[in-house]
Amino acid sequence: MVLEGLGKSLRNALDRIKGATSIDEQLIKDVVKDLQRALLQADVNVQLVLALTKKIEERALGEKPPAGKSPKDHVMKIIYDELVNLLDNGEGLRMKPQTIMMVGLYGQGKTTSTGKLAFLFNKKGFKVGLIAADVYRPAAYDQLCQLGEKVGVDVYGEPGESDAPGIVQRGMEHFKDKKVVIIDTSGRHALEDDLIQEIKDIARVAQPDERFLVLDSQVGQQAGPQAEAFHNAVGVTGVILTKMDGTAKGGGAISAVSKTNARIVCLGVGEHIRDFEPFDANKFISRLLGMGDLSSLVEMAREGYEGQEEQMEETGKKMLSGKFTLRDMYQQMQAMNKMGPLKKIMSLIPGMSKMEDKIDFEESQERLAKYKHIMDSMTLEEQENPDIIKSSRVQRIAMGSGTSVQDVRELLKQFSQSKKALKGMSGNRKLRKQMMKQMGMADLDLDSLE
Ligand SMILES: Nc1nc2c(ncn2[C@@H]2O[C@H](COP(=O)(O)OP(=O)(O)OP(=O)(O)O)[C@@H](O)[C@H]2O)c(=O)[nH]1
Ligand SMILES: [Mg+2]
Repeated sequence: MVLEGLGKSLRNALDRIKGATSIDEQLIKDVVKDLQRALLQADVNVQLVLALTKKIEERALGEKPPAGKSPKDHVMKIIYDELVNLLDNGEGLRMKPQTIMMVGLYGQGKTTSTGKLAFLFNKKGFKVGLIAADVYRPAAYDQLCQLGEKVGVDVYGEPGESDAPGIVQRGMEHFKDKKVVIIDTSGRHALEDDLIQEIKDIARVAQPDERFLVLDSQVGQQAGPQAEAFHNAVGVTGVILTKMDGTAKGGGAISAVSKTNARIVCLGVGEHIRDFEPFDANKFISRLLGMGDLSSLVEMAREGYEGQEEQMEETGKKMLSGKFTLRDMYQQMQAMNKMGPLKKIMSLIPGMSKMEDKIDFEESQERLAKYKHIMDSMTLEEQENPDIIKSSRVQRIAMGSGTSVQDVRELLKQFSQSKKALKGMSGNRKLRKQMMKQMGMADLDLDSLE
């Protein structure tokens, strides 16, 4: 998960509240200390930490919980709200026709993020064109062409030409029928006058709706002056923080961004084109605090199930009605595998982020593969109705799948446990309704499932 260390220590601070018998001044002071330590360790700017925790302390001590809310819940809500406020500088990525110009220093992730943005817009059905205006790095044009090819969008460039604003002018003309045009520009090792002049010239020619500053989240407090200099040159409208996957810190970049009042648009969380998350302060903080994020889970599930939506709805219905068979579990596992690393998914499930630490993910992936072999060796009837699997069948299945009797029993046990858990959940009408809604199944007649 992004900022794993920070998330963990923030969750510890919240656990202190959850575990307390009552909320008093001492507890609030201790929690505030925990929060300060956690944020400082993640490299969040000191003044910002102090201002934030002072506000939390004042509100936690001064405000009375609204009717119906326990003091514990109220304090947690205050912490949550203030953390969201810290990062919420307006709407993230706007999904509409536009021209975007990418700026930033050398190696921050401009070109990669250009490809990732193209992927997002393209997926939403916008016609996208990319302009290669990096005339500084020799292989820049080829790099962008490769990304364009991967995503399936057109790239305009003039290899060998050194007049970047000229390329952009011709590129804009070339792409006048495209809905979204993204301009990749050059970087430098440090802020230099010629770079600043170049991006000013490009901005004048392209009149971009958005000027996105691309910042490597590992730059820490340096992010502040960088953001300021680029802002003075072209008026930064948003920030893309990259390499959030690779750093335990990242708070430096976040606080620098929040100080400059720029909105965070997206987070880069890996080298691949899909490793990109439109930023939403609420979602980000709820995940960091381990409150989970059902809506992005459902989004990922939808992608994993691409073209299988009906089936997903079917499985969803079955899950919630308790009519869940081994075959459903198998289909779910297949979809889960498609959805990518289990760990990423786990962090999105409310309450699961805590379990993340306890589960050995390599092992569970291996176990999934083993379960798959076992289920492949079962008849359809056995998959639909695992109760009929008695010891002679267990032996046959183990032999057929190259696993042991113990493995097969383990799978059967896991299934009966999942089924029991789901049954419990389906009895919880409120939770069930919420899940149905999140899955886009709000119109279903719940009672017909029983
Ligand atoms: N782990 C990780 N790597 C990233 C991310 N974004 C970019 N990278 C890597 O960072 C390196 C630099 O990325 P580029 O996109 O080429 O950076 P740039 O800003 O275009 O660099 P210049 O054009 O040289 O200024 C590449 O190896 C990318 O794969 C990210 O979110 N996570
Ligand atoms: Mg580049």
